[in-house]
Amino acid sequence: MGNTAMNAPASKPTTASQTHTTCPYCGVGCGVTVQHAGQQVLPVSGSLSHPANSGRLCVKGSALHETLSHDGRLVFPQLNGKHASWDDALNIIADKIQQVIHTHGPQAVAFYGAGQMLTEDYYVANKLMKGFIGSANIDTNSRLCMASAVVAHKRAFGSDTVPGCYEDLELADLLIFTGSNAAWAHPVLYQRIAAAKQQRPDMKIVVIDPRRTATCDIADLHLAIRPGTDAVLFNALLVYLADSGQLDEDFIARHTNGFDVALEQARNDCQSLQHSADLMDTDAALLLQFFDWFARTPRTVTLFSQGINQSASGSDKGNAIINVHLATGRIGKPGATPFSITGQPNAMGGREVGGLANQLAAHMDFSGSERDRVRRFWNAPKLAERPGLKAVDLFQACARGEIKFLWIMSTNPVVSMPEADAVKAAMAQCELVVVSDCMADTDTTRVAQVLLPAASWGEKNGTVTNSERRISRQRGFLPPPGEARPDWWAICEVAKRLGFAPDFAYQHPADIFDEHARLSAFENNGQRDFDLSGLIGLSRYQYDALKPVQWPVSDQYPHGRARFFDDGRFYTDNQRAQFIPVNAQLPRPRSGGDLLMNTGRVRDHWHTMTRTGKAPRLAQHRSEPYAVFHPADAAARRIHAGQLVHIRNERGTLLLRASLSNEQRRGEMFVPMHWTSLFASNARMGTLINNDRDPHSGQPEFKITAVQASPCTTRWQGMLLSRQPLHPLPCTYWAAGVTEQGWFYLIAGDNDAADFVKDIQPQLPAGQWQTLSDPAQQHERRVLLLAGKLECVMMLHRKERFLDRQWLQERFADAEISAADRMSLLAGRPAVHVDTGNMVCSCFQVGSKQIEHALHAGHSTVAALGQQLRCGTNCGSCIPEIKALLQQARCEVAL
Ligand SMILES: Nc1nc2c(c(=O)[nH]1)N[C@H]1C(S)=C(S)[C@@H](COP(=O)(O)OP(=O)(O)OC[C@H]3O[C@@H](n4cnc5c(=O)[nH]c(N)nc54)[C@H](O)[C@@H]3O)O[C@H]1N2
Ligand SMILES: Nc1nc2c(c(=O)[nH]1)N[C@H]1C(S)=C(S)[C@@H](COP(=O)(O)OP(=O)(O)OC[C@H]3O[C@@H](n4cnc5c(=O)[nH]c(N)nc54)[C@H](O)[C@@H]3O)O[C@H]1N2
Ligand code: SF4
Ligand SMILES: [Mo]
Repeated sequence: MGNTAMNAPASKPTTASQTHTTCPYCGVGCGVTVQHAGQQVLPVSGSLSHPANSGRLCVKGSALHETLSHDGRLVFPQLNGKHASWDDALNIIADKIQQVIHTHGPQAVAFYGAGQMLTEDYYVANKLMKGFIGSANIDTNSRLCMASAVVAHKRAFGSDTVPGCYEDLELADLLIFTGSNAAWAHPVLYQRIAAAKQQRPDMKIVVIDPRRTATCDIADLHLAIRPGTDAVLFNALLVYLADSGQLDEDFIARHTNGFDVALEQARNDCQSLQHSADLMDTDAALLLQFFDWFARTPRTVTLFSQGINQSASGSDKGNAIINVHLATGRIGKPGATPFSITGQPNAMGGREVGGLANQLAAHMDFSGSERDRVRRFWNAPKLAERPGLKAVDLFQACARGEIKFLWIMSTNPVVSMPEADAVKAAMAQCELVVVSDCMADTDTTRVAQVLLPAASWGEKNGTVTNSERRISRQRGFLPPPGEARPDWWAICEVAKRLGFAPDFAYQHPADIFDEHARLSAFENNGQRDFDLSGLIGLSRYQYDALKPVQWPVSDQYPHGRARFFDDGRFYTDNQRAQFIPVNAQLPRPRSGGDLLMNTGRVRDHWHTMTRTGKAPRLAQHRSEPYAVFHPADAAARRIHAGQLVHIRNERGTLLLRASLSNEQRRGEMFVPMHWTSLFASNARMGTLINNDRDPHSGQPEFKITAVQASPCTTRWQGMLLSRQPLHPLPCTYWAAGVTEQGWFYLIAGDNDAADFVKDIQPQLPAGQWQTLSDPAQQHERRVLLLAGKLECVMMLHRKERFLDRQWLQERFADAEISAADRMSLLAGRPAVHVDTGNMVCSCFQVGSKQIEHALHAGHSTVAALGQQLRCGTNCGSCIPEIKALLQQARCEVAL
């Protein structure tokens, strides 16, 4: 267990060298056990006792100890790029807030936070803004992530309640993933589901996703629907259930309102099964198969994520899903529930504290009595009277000059917001922008005047709540570097300078958690779902020792509650669930290009890469920003696999590596969201996304953007390896990744290759150069040795050539390059060369070619390959890809 004081090292470790904490990445919320010897952190492992993962970790979780270096950290406050004292920085912030309130009113002040803040950080940020500054202009990146699901829940249940739990996903006889690539985005939960299916092969899995993803690996059926048509599908399903007599009439009559209107609306949209299939551009027979399974399977779970939420009609899609569950009474029962999975580690905690601009704390909102209750509890006469600006509106208000002061915490909007360049320009219109971050250089810190250094994962204490409402402790085990401080501390210090000292006099996150629990219980009497009355008054020691627990924790549920609505009681005025009539609109036609760009996640990276970008093993699986095309779309544009491509629309241009796949529908392409200006020349995809958003939730439509694609030819392409970081590089295209001993760069240029080499050489130390040059061919190879060690390698050619990076990268570890290897360096490969292929297993660094060789040698199951090569035997995140190689080999044999 962790700190009791802000900066102190662990005071009460579980053993002399062990801390139990929670993974800072996805909403699965896995328990992580950290072994450490003093300041040295050993490889992490999954906590056996944590109910979310029972010892498992995915590849990102397993690499956590590789992300703890202080490289690039923001270690002291900065004012216009210069070191400032905390006192000066906090005074400047407080003075500015006061001046802005005085001159323009509280509505000219805004905060923008994230579902990665700990509950305690989030609570005080929300309390300061809504309670004491007196405006509700605090929104969060959860607007980009969960806001549509929140609206759907509140409309249907009267509360933002996730009804089910992880066990339901294992108990289901039919599990539907819609708009979720859980194999990559929620890997440990996906593995739990895969294990359940292995035990009960009759369990059916359906994936609804325009792309064929790694999640389809365990699917019995994949419906590759036209993007944005999920509401058509679930409306058609409602009609099918009604017409085939598969409704739970009793549940509908006793526990719901509005069924007839919702069914009538669905009927209007669904003239026939074939008509719906045509709207979805899918096969009517497959659709019927899915409807039939659904109708016949009481234990059904529908898990939904960003393919549903990030849509201009995301709230309606969420309700179309909930409607079919209510119509069949499949809610609140083991193995039967709609399940909105959360993305960030504390997306759920953010909802608890009211991080969204249209909520108040503890699942209360701006209705008269609830507002009054929060006002009395906080003793906050100036409590905001009305909801504040939602993320997109908030930045638009900045652009109009209406927001004078903006404080961004724990998020990187210059990458992750739609119209990201407009967001950047909008920030420049504010009089003062403050950014709290752990990293000194991000696309967003570059636009701020004041930077506050935040303590990071492993250095701070607090709680997070995962997708099944389970609260877990994050415990610190390292001191923060330099002057970095936890976010709650910085917020409270500003509050004190604004004159609110008595209301922000917390000494420790435990004090904040206690107030949070008290507010949840205040005048609750069972009226609000979120109730932590059973966690009030914890001592510091009890808070430190808190075991993972699902809320509510109350007299009635002292050990938490796995399922809501098992009693048929909802949180609406009449305690009945509400059907929402859904007018299944198709996405509006787009101008700006003839391809629809879909964006999302890759397996080994987290968002804007500020943390995963530090782990060498996570840089191997996907080493460059890329765009996936259907082969026919690529051919029509003369794009070939591995070539650089321009993706553009009226808002901007990206330069990415093309990849071709039949898993992509025609007319659509996919771009990962992760690469930023820090990691690539031109891959900040938020610049292209338009501002379309859901009218109820304000959540942007990240999954559909019209773009054009064209090949980009450069005079040369190549690779650069260096012990020292050299980016940004002076060439048309570069993408950077970290290695064990330095950096790799994939590069391309329009100048002479020899000129590029000349530009780079002055940045490198003096040493012994090996050279191979053919200027007419743009062929330049250079190797730099320094005191017998490898310092830099450049390999430039006229056409892209994918040399085996691995062997050269490994040579950087050699204390002295051997005579034999010296001869081979310019060739880029050893005399006897084994190409390992694309990285598949990041944990054991096993490439596709190694797996293919083992397959040909007769190791033809995942288990046999694991025994032979160890691939897939640690975190298991790569198993879908290993299976794809197996499948491919079987097809080749069949041919
Ligand atoms: N490795 C990794 N894991 C992560 C994260 C990360 O950055 N990296 N981020 C975390 C966060 S914050 C989040 S929110 C989650 C997101 O987790 P997911 O939502 O699972 O991830 P995405 O890749 O954004 O999108 C999911 C899928 O939606 C599909 N889709 C697009 N349009 C439609 C549509 O109209 N209908 C349907 N049915 N599907 C559609 C996409 O093709 C994509 O495969 O992941 C979390 N986990
Ligand atoms: N096109 C497209 N855009 C998307 C999405 C998509 O699917 N497609 N998904 C959206 C979704 S679901 C999400 S959740 C967002 C995510 O997007 P962001 O929230 O912008 O991405 P992160 O990289 O997680 O940013 C977190 C920042 O906080 C910093 N940080 C880490 N820990 C701490 C801490 O303890 N304190 C402080 N103060 N800072 C810290 C990190 O260094 C980093 O700079 O992106 C959204 N944008
Ligand atoms: S699934 Fe992976 S990223 Fe998500 S919480 Fe678990 S270890 Fe962390
Ligand atoms: Mo998210």
